[in-house]
Amino acid sequence: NSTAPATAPQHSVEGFVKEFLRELHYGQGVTLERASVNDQYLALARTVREYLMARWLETVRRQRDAQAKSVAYLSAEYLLGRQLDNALLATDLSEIVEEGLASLGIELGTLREQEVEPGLGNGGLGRLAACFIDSLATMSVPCIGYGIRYEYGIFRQTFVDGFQVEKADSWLTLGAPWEFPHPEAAVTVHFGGSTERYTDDDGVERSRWVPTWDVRGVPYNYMVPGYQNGRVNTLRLWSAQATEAFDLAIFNSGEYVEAVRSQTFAENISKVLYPEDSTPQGKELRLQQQYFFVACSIRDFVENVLPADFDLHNLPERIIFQLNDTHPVIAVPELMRILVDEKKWDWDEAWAVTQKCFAYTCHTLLPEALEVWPVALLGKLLPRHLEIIYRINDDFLAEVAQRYPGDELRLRRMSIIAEHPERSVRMAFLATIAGSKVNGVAELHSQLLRDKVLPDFSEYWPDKFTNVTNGVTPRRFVRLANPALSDLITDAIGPGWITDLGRLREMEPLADDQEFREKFRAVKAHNKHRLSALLQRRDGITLPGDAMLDVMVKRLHEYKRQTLKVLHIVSLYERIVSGELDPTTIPPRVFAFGAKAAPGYKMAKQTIALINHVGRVVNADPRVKGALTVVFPPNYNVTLAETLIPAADLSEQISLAGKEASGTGNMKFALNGALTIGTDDGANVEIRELVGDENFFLFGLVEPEVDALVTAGYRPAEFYEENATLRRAIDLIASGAFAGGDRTVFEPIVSNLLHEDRFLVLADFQAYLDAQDRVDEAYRDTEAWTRSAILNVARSGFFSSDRAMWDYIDRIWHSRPVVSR
Ligand code: 26M
Repeated sequence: NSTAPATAPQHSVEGFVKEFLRELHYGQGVTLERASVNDQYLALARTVREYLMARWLETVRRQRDAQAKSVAYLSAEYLLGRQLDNALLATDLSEIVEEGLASLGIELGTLREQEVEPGLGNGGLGRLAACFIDSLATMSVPCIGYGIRYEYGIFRQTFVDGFQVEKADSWLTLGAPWEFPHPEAAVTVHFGGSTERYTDDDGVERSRWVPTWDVRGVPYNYMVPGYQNGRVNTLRLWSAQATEAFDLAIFNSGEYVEAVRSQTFAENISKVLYPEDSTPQGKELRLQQQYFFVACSIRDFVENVLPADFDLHNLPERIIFQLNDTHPVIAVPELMRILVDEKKWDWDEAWAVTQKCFAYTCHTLLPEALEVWPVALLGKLLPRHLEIIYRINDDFLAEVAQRYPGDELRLRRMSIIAEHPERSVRMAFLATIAGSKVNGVAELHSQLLRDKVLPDFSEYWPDKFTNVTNGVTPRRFVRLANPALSDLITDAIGPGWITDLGRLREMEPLADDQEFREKFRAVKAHNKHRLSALLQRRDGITLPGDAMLDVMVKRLHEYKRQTLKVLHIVSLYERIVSGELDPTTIPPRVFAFGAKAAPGYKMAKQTIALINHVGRVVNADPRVKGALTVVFPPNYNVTLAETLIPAADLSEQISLAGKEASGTGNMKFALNGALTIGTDDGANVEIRELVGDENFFLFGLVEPEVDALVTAGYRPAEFYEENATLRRAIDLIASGAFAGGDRTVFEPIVSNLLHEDRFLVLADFQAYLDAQDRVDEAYRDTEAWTRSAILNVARSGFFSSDRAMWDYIDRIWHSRPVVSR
């Protein structure tokens, strides 16, 4: 039939080579002899996406026909990582491509390295979104991911004298072969102006928005291939452009330069990802970004995804908008505005539908990370939305007042509008009131969310609150990142684990198999060599031959306590140098760090410098040579994670109890056979329960103890006074020993530790050192360590994002997957 999409190129070496050369010649316009590596990479990417195209078109068609409920995942961030390998895996083309390219004298590995990863996210939250859309595609669940096509993603980190210096991430400059721009499908988004009252044709008093400026949102589609299941979902990212109407008016006034400037103004909206990942700054551009992508996405779904004659009263049967944190929460008043102002529905009718269309995931517990927008700012940019928020709040508070007559304090606590320090909108409250469900991202986090962050709301709506523990995609973080381990697992239990990770349990008995343990160790050794080669090539870093690899990779934040790890290293160093500790009695260790600091976060940037400076001194000191090595490759990102994590022996998950919502790196390490040293925090709790206490190094205060200590008045200096080991480590830093004798460089860190220490580093120091002693002890027994590592892998199948998606379907979305024919 003539509407059927073209068939994919032949799944063979000849079929591939033919298509690849065609892309090189007619797509890139170069001959093989003259083609640069980038030409070859672009041609390869376009060839691979041709294999996916027929599946994509078919998926979209089938989804339309089935009229199934879809998930619209609304996220300001997607930290995707490189696309090529994932596409090759999804299409099962790796071997064909490798062989085909080799026949042309090209190495696949060289082309892989050419890809600049799309780093359109900060850390955990953005990477989680990427894992989720991977899982939904693999499970054949209809999903559209909506977000922003930032022209510049997370900054590229460099070090100058050990201090972080940010460089722009121009990920698009060498070509963007994975995206499909659709300028013809652009939508217009309005901003500014005011509202006015009017009486409609039926004599009803209404409010309407009279905006003053607008921008166009151009959708860029990206394929989200399921794993070898013939399905390809869509990620739709919006790019901001100036509208003709806008600059035409200015052109006509003769203000040419003004007109061009206004274009820049509009395009600024999708220019750059905000690199903060926990302290929202209340910047106007950030609110513009949020409303921009959310307004585009709702319009797109209602007008382009749904059939033309669709009755919006049935919207909840066709869509659930999942809010990835509060960043897209402005979608709630936007949908209300569409239904009430544009479709002329009654308020109550519109509210009933809206409430069923949203669900909210919270990703934090830190009070300073909860987004609030000053009323003045919101009213200036989105006056009608502010009005709608006020009305939602009034109706809600009237309801609460009925349930709790006379409880003024409660009303003030639960109001969407905060009055201090300035009048502002609490986005988490709006999301909670509007959403059909609210979830935290690990059991402990969800519990604390109910008890500490939103207690009044969880009392009011006990059934609204639920938990879905995070997960990670086994395709990228095991199968692709760790091919050696994947082969070992598949040899042992078959390939079913890749889409059914619980089956890793079948490996459990092999932990007691001496031969299997040897093979498992060979895999680790292989991965360490691979890492060593990469770091040598990438950064000129040389790793010692045989050492325990102890890794802490995550955003730099005080609550994550990289400083605690530094104190451990400094303490070991000091004890060796002072003669207290014989370095030959401890297993040699490499301490690896990876972390970006928000550019404006002073303490975080200081900590980066401290790690680098400690590393410089330790690595150069012959007295600890071989025993202690510190490495800190710059620009930790998804690509580096994929080589670093599979090589790790020890995973550092040492946040202060009650502060890390979940963590997802912790899951990736366990699945790749590292043992965890960790606090009773986030998903660590569940990891430990599953892998068993004897295969996990637990230390530190538990959340109620933290709470009690802080309430009683925490005085860090007392720990310093009473613990000689701690004192010697801190004194060494204070002495300037890591700053060429300059005592001022790290003075802010030292005095913060002694006099403030918000995250109780000193209180947990001794417990951490003791746990590290247990690590050394355990590592000496190679067979027992390997056994524990294997059990970590075998018992971590729960942390697949596939399972997380089933939980969302079950507890929140109530959608059914469209199963492939
Ligand atoms: C806000 C305003 C302005 C600029 C940036 C932001 C912002 C961006 C990202 C705020 C928070 C952001 O992310 C928070 C985050 O990444 N949370 C992490 O979410 C992970 C996935 O659920 C959890 O595993 C981590 O524990 C949690 O810290």
